[in-house]
Amino acid sequence: MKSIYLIDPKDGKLIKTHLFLAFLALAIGGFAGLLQVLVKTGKVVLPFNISYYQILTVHGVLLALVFTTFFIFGFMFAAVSRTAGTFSKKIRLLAWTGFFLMLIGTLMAAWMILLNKATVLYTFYAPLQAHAIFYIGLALFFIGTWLEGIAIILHYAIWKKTHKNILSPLLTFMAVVNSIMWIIASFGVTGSIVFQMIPWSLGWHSTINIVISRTLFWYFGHPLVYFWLLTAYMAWYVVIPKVIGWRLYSDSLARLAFLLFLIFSIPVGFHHQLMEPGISHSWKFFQVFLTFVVIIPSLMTAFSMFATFESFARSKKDAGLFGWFKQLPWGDARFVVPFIGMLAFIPGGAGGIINASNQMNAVVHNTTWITGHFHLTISTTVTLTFFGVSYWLIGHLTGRILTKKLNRLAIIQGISWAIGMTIMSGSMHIAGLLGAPRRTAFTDYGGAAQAKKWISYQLAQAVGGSILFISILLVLFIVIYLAFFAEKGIQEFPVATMDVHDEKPLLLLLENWLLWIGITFFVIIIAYAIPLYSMIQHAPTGSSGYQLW
Ligand code: HAS
Ligand code: CU
Repeated sequence: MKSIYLIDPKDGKLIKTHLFLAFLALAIGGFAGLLQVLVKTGKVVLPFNISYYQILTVHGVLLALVFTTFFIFGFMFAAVSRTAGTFSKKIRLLAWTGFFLMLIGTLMAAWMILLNKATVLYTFYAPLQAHAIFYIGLALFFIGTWLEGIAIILHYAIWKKTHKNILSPLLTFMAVVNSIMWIIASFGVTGSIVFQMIPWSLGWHSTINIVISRTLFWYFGHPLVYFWLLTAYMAWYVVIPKVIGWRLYSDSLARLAFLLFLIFSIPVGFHHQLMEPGISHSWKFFQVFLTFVVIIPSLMTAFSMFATFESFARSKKDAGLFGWFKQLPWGDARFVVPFIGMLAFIPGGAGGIINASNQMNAVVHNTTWITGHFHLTISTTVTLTFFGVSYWLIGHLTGRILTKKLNRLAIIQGISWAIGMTIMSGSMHIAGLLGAPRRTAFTDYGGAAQAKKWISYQLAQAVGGSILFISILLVLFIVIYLAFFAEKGIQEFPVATMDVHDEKPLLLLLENWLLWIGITFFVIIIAYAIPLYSMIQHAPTGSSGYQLW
């Protein structure tokens, strides 16, 4: 009989606590999203004088930062514990310490947002100035994530010590790459918070260098989106092939893709600042070039997924050029929900390539086109993958199974998400092309003719957003049911392996961290050292803080 590996209950507790916070953030952040699309119709006014921007801050912080980070560390702990063995007491203690710092930091930031003292959106762009407690909370949050990332890296190092000259388990390797990338990247934003924002909000410095703060933010902000994406890719490469009953397509291709992400995810932040003054065109051009390089590992991933699906389906029955497609398990939510996410990444990724092209960026930057772009990428591709993972992971941890009924409900959830998002994100893209501004509450610009053109799309956004909210309620129902009420049983944690495992010495190069981290720093220094130096050298007087809400 096939034995099914179960995660140790002590590790399980750590993982479940992370997932609990993630879904709590999803519930509140999702509700804030519903309020936003309603306000944007121009027909709904929020009660108690609550401002659109406060709700937008709640939405962005809770979903983009809190939901994602808690979910990701929860999933990565599960992946590492499942494939490299149970954590030691010390590692678990380190992870819990990180968790509590993250929790305290989140509560401090949330407290200030709720008091309307930090209505600065999730990008907290200077010169908007929040209360110091908001920034201190953010700093604690990041320090907490470092401890969690270090816990993963140390656990891997211990595994390596006892398994010399053997490649580590793929999921563990991926979690390590993602943690290293996260730590290197979040040093940037934490540096800005600690050395710029906190002293400035406490009044120790009366002004702030805006372009440096935004540069340090985007030095982190782009790898942030890949931190989300790589977690989804962990599931795509390793979990999905097993879910459909197949094997890993290529272990070394997956590792190479992840290493390329490590090297090229960070030195590309300028593609978020193309329209900003204070950075020379040539450095923007160089970082755009690197942005196009980092598209390659996503194309490798697309290739790998197509190859997995096709080789699996053809192994069952050769059904012609496209007939194999029918062989995929269309009745299994663990496959269908993330698959919808994959489909969304085709237009989502294409939109990203448009954004990265300078002239096109001039058209779409700061319009709702960008909001449409990231609702396809993070809010569909990544989020649906996370939901698909939750549908087996929660049961795996609580000893309950995804019953037939729950599975059907989960498929309905995925489809309703696809419908809601097609309407909402589609309207955002079109309205953006018509000039509708992003990060802006409802406005008709005094009845201007141009504004009239996009108002109907904002009504459509509300329709799509309301469907999405219903879909979130479905997710919450399924997740709660899986945690507490579903039928008892063993739900597998699917991990695909190769038929024949390559163990050529050359492949061990893939785990030569000195080499990969060295190259990563080298590229970062080339892309950032000179522009940062000139930002410091030609620093303007700096700006005082504004509370425009
Ligand atoms: Fe982006 C702005 C460029 C990917 C998220 N992006 C954002 C913001 C967010 C975000 C949140 O260059 C807004 C930030 C803010 O608040 O201001 N983005 C890109 C590029 C990519 C990209 C070049 N973005 C993402 C991902 C995100 C994300 C992933 C979240 C997870 N983005 C930009 C730029 C801006 C930007 C500019 C700034 C805009 C501005 O002006 O402010 C690339 O990584 C995309 C590469 C992806 C592909 C797609 C590969 C397809 C795959 C699916 C295969 C499908 C299968 C299904 C297998 C080339 C892997 C099988 C199907 C069958 C039919 C069988
Ligand atoms: Cu980016």
